[in-house]
Amino acid sequence: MIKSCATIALVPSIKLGPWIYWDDLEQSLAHASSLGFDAVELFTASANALEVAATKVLLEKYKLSIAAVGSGAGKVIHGLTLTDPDEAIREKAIGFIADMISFGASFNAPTIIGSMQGNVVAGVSRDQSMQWLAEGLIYLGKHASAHGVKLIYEPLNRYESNLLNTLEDSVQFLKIFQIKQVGLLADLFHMNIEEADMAASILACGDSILHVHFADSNRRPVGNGHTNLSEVAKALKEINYDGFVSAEAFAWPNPHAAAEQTIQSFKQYFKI
Ligand code: LER
Ligand code: MN
Repeated sequence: MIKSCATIALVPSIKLGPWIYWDDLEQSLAHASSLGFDAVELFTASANALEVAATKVLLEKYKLSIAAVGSGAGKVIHGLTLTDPDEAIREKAIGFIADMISFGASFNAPTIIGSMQGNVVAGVSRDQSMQWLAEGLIYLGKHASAHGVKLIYEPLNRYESNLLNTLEDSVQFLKIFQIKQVGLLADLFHMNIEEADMAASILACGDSILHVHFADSNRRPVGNGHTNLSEVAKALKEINYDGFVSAEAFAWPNPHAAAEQTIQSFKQYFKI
């Protein structure tokens, strides 16, 4: 069964990013719960930004689970990536994500590697960058498995990363480097930019898709852009996707309206 999810970012410096909620944790949980969301995806400044026991009490109170935790703050706040030419920075990046994996595992939630993957930067060959990315993912995939959770790699659009931009290139990369403990995130906003045919890509890479970021072509909540969601939803049902469609979309025009639009679209495409 496909489940609904809304993102909550708890990092004030990036509150204008693509998150449905970006203010108080409890108020966000209360609102998501009142609309009937199944889960939330958390974006925190670090692995110890939230107290685990207290967070579990809130999740229980509002009958929500955590679908996934994002690791992007490692890049946004600390400038860490898995492909930085400086070995000490790559090691810190791996440490930051490993801690996020342990944090997520307290809630049985997988961790997402999006912007922490980095880029092929000037002075470094593409082969070298891919090697570093593979080494990081292999190590972190084992760490996730040891904690009983999945690790999710997210191909980003070309304006955010020059490493891997499509689901198919990502599947090939995981195969070539024999990275077995990592699955993929299908972010509908990035896919709208990079994929020739979003539904066809989902059908071709279905076995690898562990999580979906649910946003329209302009990254507003689904229903505010021109992505053909009927085809996307049909493809997700055809691959028997049973994970979350998690609204990583701008809080447009405001968090509450964005959450309401998202749950309405979720029902429209996945509850019929
Ligand atoms: C992260 O999930 C993502 O999609 C990136 O665009 C960072 O915002
Ligand atoms: Mn995303």
